[in-house]
Amino acid sequence: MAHGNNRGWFYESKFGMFIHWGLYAVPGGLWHGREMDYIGEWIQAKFRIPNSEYEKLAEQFNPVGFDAEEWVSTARAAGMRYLVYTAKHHEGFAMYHSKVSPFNIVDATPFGRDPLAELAVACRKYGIKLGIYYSQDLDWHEPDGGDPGPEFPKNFGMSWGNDWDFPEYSRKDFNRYFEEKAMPQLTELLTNYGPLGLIWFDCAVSITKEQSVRITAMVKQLQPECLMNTRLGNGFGDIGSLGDNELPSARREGLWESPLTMNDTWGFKINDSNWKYAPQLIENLVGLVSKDTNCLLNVGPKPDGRFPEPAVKILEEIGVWMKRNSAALHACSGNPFPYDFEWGYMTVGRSNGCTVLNLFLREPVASDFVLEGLHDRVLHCYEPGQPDTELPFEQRRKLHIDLRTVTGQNTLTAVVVVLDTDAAPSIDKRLLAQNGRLCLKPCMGKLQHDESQLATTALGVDTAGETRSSANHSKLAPNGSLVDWHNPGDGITWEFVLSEPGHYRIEIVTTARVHSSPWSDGQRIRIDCGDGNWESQLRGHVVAKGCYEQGMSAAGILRVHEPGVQSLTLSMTALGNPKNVNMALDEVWLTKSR
Ligand code: FHN
Repeated sequence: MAHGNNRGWFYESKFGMFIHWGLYAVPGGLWHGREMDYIGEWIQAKFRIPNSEYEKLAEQFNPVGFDAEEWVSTARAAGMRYLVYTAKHHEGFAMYHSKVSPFNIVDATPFGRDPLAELAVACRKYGIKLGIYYSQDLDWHEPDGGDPGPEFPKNFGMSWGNDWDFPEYSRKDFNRYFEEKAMPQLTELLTNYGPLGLIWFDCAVSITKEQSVRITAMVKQLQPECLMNTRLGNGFGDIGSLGDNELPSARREGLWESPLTMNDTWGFKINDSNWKYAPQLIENLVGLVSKDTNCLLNVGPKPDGRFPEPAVKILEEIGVWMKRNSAALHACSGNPFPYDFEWGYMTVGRSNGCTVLNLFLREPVASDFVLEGLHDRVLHCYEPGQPDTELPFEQRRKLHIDLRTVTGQNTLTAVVVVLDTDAAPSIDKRLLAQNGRLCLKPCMGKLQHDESQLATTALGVDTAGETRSSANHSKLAPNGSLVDWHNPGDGITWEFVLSEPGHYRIEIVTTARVHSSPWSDGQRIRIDCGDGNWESQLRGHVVAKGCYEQGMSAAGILRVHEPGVQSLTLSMTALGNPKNVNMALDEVWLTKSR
């Protein structure tokens, strides 16, 4: 994938560190003995803390343990190549020296230092691109800060704007805040800290199209190379932002990024000990890179300026793994096959002038690895970092690699397959079952909309990162899932190749579409395939927890008498529980019974 210079660094970096640090780190999720049940940086909105009280946190904020070099070198050692620092989050506090507002870390705290200036120096020293998070819309400290109004759906029961200090919505003049704080602060950030890799905008709930245009023009004027993410709003931005902790279904054109948390919060929370395991995060990273999507992994530093110890440990573990495997990620492109593999992930890179396929195998690895649909000749196979370790292989119609001598690691063992070409790999682009398994994604299918049918429920919610429309028909979300399926006339058809006759189990994977809401089944579906058609009800179990619960349901058996091209159409005749409008269709798995 070719990118201009200013895009190339982002595409090649793959892995960045997100840093959520602000006054909210001081209470760390606790307010007068009360524990909040949401992300830590939202504490002011959660407890509707008046500005007069919230401002006092600045007096207690003295992060003497802050060491820019330590943060940046930790990121570098973990294999990260860029860093995005919250210069101002929704609380409105500038975590840099702002002349626009005294509500900033230099003028309002005993600390009196500018961490952003120190980070800019450290980033240059360690070859890390510096990015800045700036809440361009929400600003709870300002009377005119972003507020979509009382009619707008709440965010988990909380107001988006500050309606506790500034309840009169009709008096709010967002443009005044925009001209007097957001634009001048963005000018400071773009002028005073050297070259920026990107600006990370967020929660575009009030910003107008003209204002998004103004920001774009200013960024391009002051730092033409600086990228912006699409949460700038109104369709602007260079980097497509997926939802928080959202994983894409498939590769897409352009620059993409998914922000991930290490526990359940972004800003530090004293009692959030729900840390993810490093192997899980490594798997997320590799899965994202295999879909040409960068991973922006968050750290929420403590109020003393240090990273939480569990975060440091996780980053160290990731660093050990990356040391051996990063060449198979950085500067590589995603999986060239149009489907996922049951055994793990694939990226495409280069080694000594040849194109290579990097295979990332989940444990336990079968001793005989089989890949179908590769047309290029394989020259040799080895483990990364050990090019002398030749792995025996055989290539006829399929590629077989003997993995018995692989030393591997506990997490995703990598194997490099060197091809006899320096061009893009030549592969069968059809949806082809590998080892009797095939994963069908909505973005690989053909959507059908019966225009004479009407949706059974109306949706009209539009929140940051989670856009649900009131349109009559289902559509593909940016992550490639099929969403807003509330019309019984909608369907989706896939054409695919099964080279072995037999019985294939059909399993349907769906996700709760809305952050933190439970997964549910009970939808009535219809399947039409070469073998006939039937109706059934989805009944399954949760297969992945986390921010978006995912569940898998059995949906019958596809009987294949003749190998070759097959088709399958899935439609939904009823949603069951009305709450199922939250559902997104992620995948349909076909598995051959042995
Ligand atoms: O509201 C913010 C949240 O606090 C956090 O900064 C995340 C990071 O992606 N963005 C918003 C929610 O999507």
